[in-house]
Parts: sequence; structure tokens; C-alpha cells
Amino acid sequence: MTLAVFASAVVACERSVSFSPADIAAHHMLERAPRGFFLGAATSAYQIEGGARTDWTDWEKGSYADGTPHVANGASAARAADSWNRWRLDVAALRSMGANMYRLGVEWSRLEPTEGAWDVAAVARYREMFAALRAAGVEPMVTLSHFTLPPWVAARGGWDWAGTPAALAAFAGRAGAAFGDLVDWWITLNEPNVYVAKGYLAGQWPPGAKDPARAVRALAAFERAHGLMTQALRAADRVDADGDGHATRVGIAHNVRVFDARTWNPIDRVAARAADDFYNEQFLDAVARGRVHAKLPRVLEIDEPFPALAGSFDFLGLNYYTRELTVGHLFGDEHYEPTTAPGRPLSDLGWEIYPEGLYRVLKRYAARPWPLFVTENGVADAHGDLRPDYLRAHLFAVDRALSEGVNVIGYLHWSLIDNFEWSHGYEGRFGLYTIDFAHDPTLARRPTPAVDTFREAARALGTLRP
Ligand code: PNW
Repeated sequence: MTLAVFASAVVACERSVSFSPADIAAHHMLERAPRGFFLGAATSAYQIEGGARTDWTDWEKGSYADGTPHVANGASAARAADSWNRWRLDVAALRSMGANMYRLGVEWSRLEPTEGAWDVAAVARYREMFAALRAAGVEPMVTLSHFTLPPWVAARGGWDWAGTPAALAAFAGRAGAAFGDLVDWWITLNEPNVYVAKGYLAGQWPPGAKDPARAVRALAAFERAHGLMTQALRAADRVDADGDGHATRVGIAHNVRVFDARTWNPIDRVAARAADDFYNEQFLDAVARGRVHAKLPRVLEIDEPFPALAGSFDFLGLNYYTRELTVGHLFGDEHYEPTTAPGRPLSDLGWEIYPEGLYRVLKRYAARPWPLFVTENGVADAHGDLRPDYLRAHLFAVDRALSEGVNVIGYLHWSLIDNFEWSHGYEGRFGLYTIDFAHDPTLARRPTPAVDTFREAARALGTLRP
């Protein structure tokens, strides 16, 4: 059997995984999860806090050449969920669900508003949040960089500036020193691949580029940043806050997407494999090999030793939402076109609901040397009627992987609360708790039906008293 035939046989059998609705409904979520399993929810600083000034603040005010605003309805994150002031509501929501972990962000531009400055009042506020979480039995997992850059970094060129990885490493070291006694779990970077795809290939996020060579260079810069940030964090945070023997647990939150070829046509299959390689694999290969590695075929390849990457993952965070059916094109600028599977359920943003994909992703990455952590998974669903089944089916996928011996150590739902969904503004509603941004001046966090589903899992896990 040639390698190509073998590879497509593997793909065919992976694709044939199909969950039965009756099995999902009868299933007891997380009942057999290992001791110490983390169950919780995630947010990011800029999407919920309000009041921060970043490169997005300017991007939100802009529009495309045809007049369409960069963000749906010209929305902005100026207030968002006002979690900078109302964060106690978020802690209460987590407690009431039975969560034992919360992934949240710190905003670089708030802590270091100009190069080298350090805002001690902002440090104090974050410390208060982390301490309150710990007191509530909720372990914080802190994201240092989640899509936004301080204006002073953006002005130098953002991810095109050769100094950005070192600037982020300096920030990571200061954050490690400032918060290390309260925080053990760290995410250096959120979804470098999404940032690169949106900001440098699709031109839909800052800096609004459509430039494949710049995209490759940006991915390489993210890899360097992660390696340097990890070194800085491990040097600065020596305090084991939760007494489990580890002062730091470092990873990235890596967006993974299932790319299935739309047909058996080899052009579609080549496109699916190329997308899979650039999007899913290259960052992980870089860490596994201790080399910066980024490549788009026929565009640019960067491959150079970078020892700081070696051993830089204590775990692999996976953000899983959906799959894409890939169509390839031999001619034209776009070699690859994403489509969705006909007849399958879709979220409000048109993303296929495909829980088997989470199982496939966990099985696939079980072959890597890192414990797996589902750091995001969720659905845009303004009415709240898709989310209960979405959550149940995706926890079914986690349980099935666990039962087959995959080392999954936690599951965090995106998102705890409705928030600023980047270019979709307030159109994409991912919250377990919903917020009426337009009419409710108190921005109350109101439970959607999926909170009950979450509680069912938390009871089985033992993190919520019956
Ligand atoms: C992730 N896409 O982003 C992020 O980490 C969150 O900030 C975000 O709110 C969440 O998923 C829901 O979208 C993504 O278009 C944004 O492929 C866009 C895409 C994927 C992930």
C-alpha cells in the first residue's frame, strides 16, 4: 500500500465516526472523569472587560473600501460586559454552575499602557479577581495574549515588528512575578493560527492584510513569542499556588478545526491536507522539534532552530468549534475554499455543529506528548436552544476519548457570558449566561438553558453539591 492510499484509508475511517443521538441522551456526562478533572468556562479580557484601549479599539472605528464597517453594526468593545467593574457577577455565575476553573485574560495594554510602564492599580484589580476565584474554589487559568495588542506595539508594526516576541516575553515575566502566587495555569497565546488567518490572509482583523508571505512571518513570530514567554514565566513564577507540586503549567490555546475534503477529488484532498498542515500542525511541530517552523507551499518557508520552544508545553490547549469541508482550486488566487456539510445543523454564525470532530481531534492529538485540555468549545446561539445539546454532545465526545485512554485533563466552555465577538460584535452569542447589552443597564448575567446541562455534569464530577 502506498503512503497516500494508506493516509486516505485512515481519513475515511476517521470520518465514519458517528454519534447516535440516543447514546448521547442516555449518557451521564463526566461520571467517570479522572480525579482532578477541570470543568469550567472561558472568556478573554478585551471581549468582556470594557474600557481597554488596544489595536482593536481603532479597528472597530474603521470600515472596508465598500463602506461596510469592520465590526457588524459598527459595534465596539468600549463597554462590553463591563467585567472590569462587574467581575463579581462573573464569579457568582461560575459558583452557581459548579465550575472549578475559569479561563480569563489579562489585558497587556492595561498593565503596560506605554512601553515599560506598569499600572499597579490594574495589577491590584486582577489580584483581587484571582484571589476571589480561589476563595470560591475556582482555579484561574490566565491568558496573557488574546488577539489584542497595546497601541504602542501596533504603532511599531504589531506582529510585523521584530521586537514583539521580546516585548511579550518581558510582559509575561512581569505578569508571572505579579500574579504567580495566585496563578499556576498560564496560556501564553490564544489561537495564533486564527489571528494569522484573519489578520494576514482574510484581512478581516487588524492589521487587515491579505498577504501570504507576511502570514508565514507572523506565524513564525508567534512561535518565537511563545517560546520566550514560557521561559520568562517559568523564571518569574516560582510559587505553587494550589499545592499540586507545579508552580507553572504553560500552554497555548490552539484552535483546531477538522478539514475534510468535500469530495474524493484529489484537488479537494490536497487542499484539505494543506489547510490542515498550516492551520493545525505547524505550531505543534515547532514546539515538538524546538524549531521555528512556518510554511505556505509556493509562498515561503521559515525553518530555524529555536531552543526556547523545546519543552515549552506542559499541556496542549485545544479550542474546538467546528469542521470545514474543503474544496480545492487549481487556478486563481484562492487555492482553497471552505464550505459546510449539506443538511447538517449550523450555529448562528453558520458553523457546522459536529461533536464527532472533538472526539477525532482528541484521538489525533493523543499521539502528541502532551496532556490535552479543551480550553474552548461552544456555539453561537442567541436563543439558547442549541447549546444544551451542543454541550451534552461535546462532553460525550470527551468522555468517549477518556474511556479510550486519552489523557484529557479539563473542559472549558466558551463562553461564560455573552461578549464582544470580534468582527461579529454582539451578533455572535456564545454565553452560558446571556446579557441584554442594548436594554439592561445592569448588564445582568441571566442563565441560558445550558446552565442546567452544565450543572448536571458538575454534579457528576462532584464540583456541585446535589
Ligand atoms: C475563538 N473563525 O476565536 C476565540 O478564542 C474567542 O475569542 C472567540 O470569541 C471564540 O473562538 C468564538 O469565535 C475564533 O472564524 C474566532 O474561524 C474566529 C474563528 C475561530 C475562532
